[in-house]
Amino acid sequence: VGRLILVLGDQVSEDLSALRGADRDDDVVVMAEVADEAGYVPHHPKKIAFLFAAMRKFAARLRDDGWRVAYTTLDDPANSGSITGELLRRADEFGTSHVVATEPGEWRLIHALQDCPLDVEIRPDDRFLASHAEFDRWAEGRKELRMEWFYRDMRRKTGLLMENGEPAGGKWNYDHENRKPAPDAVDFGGPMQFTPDETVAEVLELVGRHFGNNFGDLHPFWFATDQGQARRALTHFIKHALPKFGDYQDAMLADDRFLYHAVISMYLNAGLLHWREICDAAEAAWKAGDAPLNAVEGFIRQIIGWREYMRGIYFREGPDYTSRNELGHGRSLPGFYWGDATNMRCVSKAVEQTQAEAYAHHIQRLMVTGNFALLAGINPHEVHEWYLSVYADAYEWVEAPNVIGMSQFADGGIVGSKPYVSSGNYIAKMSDYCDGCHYSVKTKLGEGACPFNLLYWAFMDRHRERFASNPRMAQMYATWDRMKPERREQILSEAETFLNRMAQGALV
Ligand code: FAD
Ligand code: DLZ
Ligand code: SF4
Repeated sequence: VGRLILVLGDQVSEDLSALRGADRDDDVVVMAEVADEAGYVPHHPKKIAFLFAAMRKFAARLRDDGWRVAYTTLDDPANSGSITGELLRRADEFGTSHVVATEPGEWRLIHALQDCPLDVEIRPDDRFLASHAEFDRWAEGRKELRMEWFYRDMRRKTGLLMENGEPAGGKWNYDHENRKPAPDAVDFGGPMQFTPDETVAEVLELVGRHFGNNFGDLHPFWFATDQGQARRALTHFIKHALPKFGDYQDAMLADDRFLYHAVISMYLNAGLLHWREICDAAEAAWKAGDAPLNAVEGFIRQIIGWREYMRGIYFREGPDYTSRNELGHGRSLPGFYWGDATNMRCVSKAVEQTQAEAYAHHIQRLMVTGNFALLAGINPHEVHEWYLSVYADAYEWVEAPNVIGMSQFADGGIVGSKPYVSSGNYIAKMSDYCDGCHYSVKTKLGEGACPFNLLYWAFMDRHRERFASNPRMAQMYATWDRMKPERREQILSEAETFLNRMAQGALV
C-alpha cells in the first residue's frame, strides 16, 4: 500500500488534515483502541466509552465511503497496546513505512510519533481557528497575553457578530449583563440524550469489563457518539437553552447539573462538531431574534476566544507546562475528589455529578473543585491529573491551561492576572449549595465555619509577598490587615487544623 493514515480518538472528523489528499485505493486508515491511551490517567469510564463508540462509528462511516480501515479493538489479541505499536504492526502488515498523522493534542503523543522509527508526517490540526504560528505572532512581544484582545482579533477574522468592521451592538463583550445568581427554576430539561445503539452497547460491555473500577459511573450512558447525533444535540441547545446561557452562565444548582449550558465540549473536542457550525448556529439564532446578543456573544466568546486561546497557550508554553508549580503547593489531593465523603456540600455535589456524568460546568470546575484545591494548597500536578481523568472533554491541550493556568495559578499568571480564589460568599451568592450544608457560610471562624472562609484568608496570608502588590487584590489585603491580630491568628490556626485533619483522611 501507499501510506498509513492515523486517526486518533479525538480526531473523528471527516475533514481531518491527515485524510486530505489521501488515496482510498492505495492508503490505509489506522485506528486503534489501545491500553496506553486508555490508561495514561484513569479516565472516567464514560469518556472511554464515548471515544471508543465514536471511533467505531467513524470507522464504519469511512468504510462506507470507500476507505480501507485497519481498526484494532481493545480486545484484539494482536493489539500491541500503544499507538506507535499499532503503527509499526500495520506498517509491517501492509508493507509501508509512511505515516500521515494530524498533530495530537498532547505533547506526550506528539513525542511518541516523532520518536517512532517510521517516516511520520505530522500535519497541523486545522480544525482550529488559529494556527500555532498565528497565536505566536499575536503573543510575540506582548507583556500580558489577555484573552480579550486575542478574542477581538478572532471576531474580526471570522466576521462573527461583526457589522461593517464593528462589533454587533457596539460592544465586544456583554458580560456585565451576564452572571446572574442561580434562578429559582430552570426551564431547560438538559442536553439531548441518546439511547445506546448496538455499537454503543458493545462498547459499554467492553468498557465495563476493562475499566469498571475507574472512578465514574458508566451507566446510564446517553452521550451522542456520531456526527448526526452531536448535531441534533447542538440544535437542541441552540433552540432551548442558548437564550438564557448568558444570564445563568455562572450560576450553580445542586439539583440541576446542566442549567443552560451546551454540554457539547466532548463532541467538539473529539471532532464530531466543528467550531464554525456551532458559532454559525448561535449567530443565526441571534439574527433570527431567537436569542439575545448577551447570550450569543458570551457563548461565541467561549469558543473562538477562550478555547482557541487556551490551545495557543498550551503549545506555546511547551511540554513542561503541566509540571509548573509557581505557588509551591504540595499537599496531596484528598480522597473526596475521588468520591469519599465530605461535609462540604458544594464539593460533594460537584464531585457527585462529575462521577455520574463525566461533566461539570465551568463555574463548578473553577469556583468549587478548582477554588478548593488552590485554597488548600494541593499539588497542581495532581489537580491536573484529576481533571484530565474525570471529564469527558479533557485532553491536555485544553485541560492543562484551564487547570495549571486559569484555576491553580501554577503558571505564575500567564493565563490569569490574579488567582481565582474566593471565600464561601461567592458560592453562596451564585448557588444553592450552602442551604443544607453541614457548615455555615456566614460563619467566619469557630464552630461550623465554612472551610472556604478559613482557607481563603490562609491562602492570602501564605502568598502575601506575591499578591499584595497586585492592585486587584489590594483591597482584600487591606481587609485582612484591619482585623484584630487575635482574630487573624485564630483564622490561620483553624485553617491549619482543617488542613491537617483533611490530610489525615478525617471527614471534613
Ligand atoms: P458551555 O458553558 O456551554 O460553553 C460552550 C463551549 O465553550 C464549550 O463547549 C467549550 O468548547 C467552550 N469553552 C468554554 N469555556 C472554555 C474554556 N475555559 N476553555 C476552553 N473552552 C471553553 N474544557 C474542555 O473542553 N476540556 C477540559 O478538559 C476543560 N477543563 C477545565 C478545567 C477547569 C479547572 C476549568 C475551570 C475549565 C475547564 N474547561 C475545559 C472549560 C469549561 O469548563 C468547559 O469547556 C465547559 O464546562 C464544557 O461544558 P459545555 O459544553 O456545557 O460548555
Ligand atoms: C483519550 C483516549 C482514549 C481513552 N483512548 C484512545 C484510544 O484508545 N485510541 C486513540 O486513538 N485515542 C484515544 N484517546 C485519545 C488520545 O488520548 C488523544 O488523541 C491524545 O491524548 C491527543 O489529544
Ligand atoms: Fe460550600 Fe461553605 Fe457553602 Fe458548605 S457553606 S456549601 S462548604 S461554600
